[in-house]
Amino acid sequence: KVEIFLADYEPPKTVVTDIRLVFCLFDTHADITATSTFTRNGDLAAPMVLDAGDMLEIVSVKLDGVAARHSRGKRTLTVEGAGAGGTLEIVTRIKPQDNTKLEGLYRSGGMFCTQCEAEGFRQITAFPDRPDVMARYAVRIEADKASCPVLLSNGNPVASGGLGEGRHFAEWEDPFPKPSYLFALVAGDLGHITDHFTTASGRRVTLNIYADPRDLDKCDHAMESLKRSMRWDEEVYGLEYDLDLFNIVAVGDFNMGAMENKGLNVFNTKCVLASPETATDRDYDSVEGIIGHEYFHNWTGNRVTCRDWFQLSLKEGLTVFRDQEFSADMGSRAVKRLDDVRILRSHQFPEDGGPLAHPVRPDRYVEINNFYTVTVYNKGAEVIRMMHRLIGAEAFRKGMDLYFARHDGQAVTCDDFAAAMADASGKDLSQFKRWYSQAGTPVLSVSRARTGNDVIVTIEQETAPTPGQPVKEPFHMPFLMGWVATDGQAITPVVTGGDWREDGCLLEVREGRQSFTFKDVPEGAVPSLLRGFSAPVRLKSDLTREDLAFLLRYDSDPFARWEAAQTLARDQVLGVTAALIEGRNAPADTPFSDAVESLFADKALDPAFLAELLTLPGEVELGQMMEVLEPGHLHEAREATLNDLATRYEAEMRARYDSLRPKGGYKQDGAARAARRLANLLLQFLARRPGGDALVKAHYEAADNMTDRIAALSAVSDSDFACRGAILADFYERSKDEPLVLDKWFAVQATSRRGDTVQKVRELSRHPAFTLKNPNRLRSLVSSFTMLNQAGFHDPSGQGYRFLAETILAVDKINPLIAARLVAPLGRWARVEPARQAMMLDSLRFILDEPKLSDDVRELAAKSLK
Ligand code: HT7
Ligand code: ZN
Repeated sequence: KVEIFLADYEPPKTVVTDIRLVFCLFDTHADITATSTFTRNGDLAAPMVLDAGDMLEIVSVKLDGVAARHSRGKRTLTVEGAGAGGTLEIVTRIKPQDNTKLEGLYRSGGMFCTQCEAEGFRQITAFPDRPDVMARYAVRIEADKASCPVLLSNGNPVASGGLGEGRHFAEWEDPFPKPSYLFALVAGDLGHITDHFTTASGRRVTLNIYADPRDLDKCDHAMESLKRSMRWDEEVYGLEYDLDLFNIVAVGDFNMGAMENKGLNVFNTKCVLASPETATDRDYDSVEGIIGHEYFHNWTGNRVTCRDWFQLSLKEGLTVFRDQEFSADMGSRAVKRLDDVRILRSHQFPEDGGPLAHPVRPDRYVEINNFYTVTVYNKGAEVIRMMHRLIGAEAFRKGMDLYFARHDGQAVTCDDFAAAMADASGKDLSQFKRWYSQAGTPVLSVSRARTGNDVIVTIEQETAPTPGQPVKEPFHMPFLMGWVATDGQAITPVVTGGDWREDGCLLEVREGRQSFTFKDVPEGAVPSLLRGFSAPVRLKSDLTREDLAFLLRYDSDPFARWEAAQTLARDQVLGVTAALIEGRNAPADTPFSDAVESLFADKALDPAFLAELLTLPGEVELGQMMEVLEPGHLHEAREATLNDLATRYEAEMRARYDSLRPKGGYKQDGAARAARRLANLLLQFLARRPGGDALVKAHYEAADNMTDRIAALSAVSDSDFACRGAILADFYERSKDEPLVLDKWFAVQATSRRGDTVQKVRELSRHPAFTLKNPNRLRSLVSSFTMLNQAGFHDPSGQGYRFLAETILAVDKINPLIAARLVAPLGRWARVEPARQAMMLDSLRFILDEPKLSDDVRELAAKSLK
């Protein structure tokens, strides 16, 4: 495959306005007849070139009813004599049962389903398979009635009936023109739950969630989440649903989380099913967020779509921002923000600082599937969040209205979105748009200087080179800050070049170095920096440990308060790590452990927020702050810090743990969830103390929900407790018929902090319940180990690297998209100590030596080696 460039964009030469698809589905194959009405631009004498996937057999091609000369390229179908336009009929044959890539039309369990984003439609029929070709779809599905009683596609059902010989059909029409990536079909033996939603303008929409009949008892939370999403989009953005029917289908074999096909969302079971026995509180939140995300795409993605795949963040960054705000409004805004910042720091920052760094709007790619990244999604959402902060909520809403007024029914660019925001607010966003084109995480250095009664705050920004971008221009970003006086009260000193709002003072940073003067700042007042994590940057500041401990107690901004705790914790862990590396005794000062005392004393603290404050930064995030990563020492130091906390605060922890244990039965309300969150965190500390064995066992046995059970299982899996084997075996017995729960059994063992985890993971990869074919099962073992268990993956033997390389090659033969998504951890070699570095590079070369490597894996492995 060749590299394609944003700069080479040209409008489509073939435009399809209407397409009728007839699917005849059988166990051995599927025959598809696609009849398109098309027009052509440019040189009309030139042949028409369509995208055609490698799994596609072309049976016949007709133009205006007459057989047409055509030829097959590796990824194209060329048709002669198309002229200015007409009707094109293509018959194709495919084998969904052999499609292990899960792209195009495939089978999951017995069910037929499709996944067309980004380029799966070309595996169904030959077509101008690009998002700026938008057509109206009419679909007929014919299948065996006994094995496929349910036949679904986009839009509205218009006809159905029997065909004889045990077969039947259904016909669907979608009135909204859409790109091919939003086409969907599902046929199978599914049950469903139904509900209704009446829109603000009175449309009564039928809502269905289809699933394996055994899973219908786990669909209610998704249905409630869907109704909440519909209401929220009306209230916050004035956006209503536009069809009479909204269908969701749960599928067990799925490459990603879910897919926003028009009127027929397809979901990975993991992202839609939830019951107290099978899903944790986090899973419940994730289902709500993803249901919202896919629903919100109906406007941001479907009604207004992307011109080309370089613009992916136009729909994904914006829709992640919308789902984050939705979740914040449904639960705790403060806690949601911390969760989102953690994802950025542990996944996006490493991506942005490594060989796979790319801008939010990439300017080149070989395989677009490799660009569904945390940068495009989550950093893309931060870019929208910064715009929102810079222009304010009211102007942002006006900008959204203008964006829909201008572009409904169109395929547009990130520039079009920014133009709507700039025009609605009057703000010049030209410098701001560098966030779309420049990769890398800026480092902000903030320092203070007092002159008389005033304090000058100086902010410097610097962004390190990233692949292909040696020099960076300064970013325009919002920097929100506040001041806390010595008595703990917020103060609002007059500032030059800044603007006070309810949540702090907004400074607009545009230059490499910029100063702001705060007038009459009382002696001893402490600045609270980067409130709300107002820009996706790394912050360095001259705040002392005393300042941080003070902010932890008094700051009114939850992010800055949490960040004070995180900074103290980072200092403590990295101090111990440095001592271990240099063979010194651990430093005597324990700034985080000391500061925690005030937290236990503060009885007004929300238990969920206390849990956040007590959660140390993860090892991946901490590793990012080391010049040279020594994963073993870092792990040991973090463990030592956790042990120190457990020892010093055992009494407080035990008392709080006991007070939080549920008195009545299981509940899903905010208070019960907050109590579980804190109790389960405290359990992890208490498990480190004498008697931890019995406490964890009792917790496991008392658990009446997955959140509590998995917390105990995780403590057990980390331990040498006598009960370890029996509890792991018990969990397996309980879960072996519930795939999503069994995934947790694999994941918990893959993230164990025991020293033998790399061997255990290898062993588990040979377990009869393990398979490389199901992406969820694969990720539960392999990605949990390589992405979430830094110390285990970097086992000094190098076995972690070898295991990953061999797994990538094995998966590549089945599903290249999924294989490529496993590569990143091996590419982070540049910052690791030399002995491990050599072994990581060897593993990358081992992958690249495979002659039949897919383009997907080759693109990322080759970049990773540079
Ligand atoms: N828009 C969806 C992306 C997606 C996808 C992309 C490539 C291969 C398979 C896929 N499944 C879903 C998901 C979303 O962001 O909403
Ligand atoms: Zn999305």
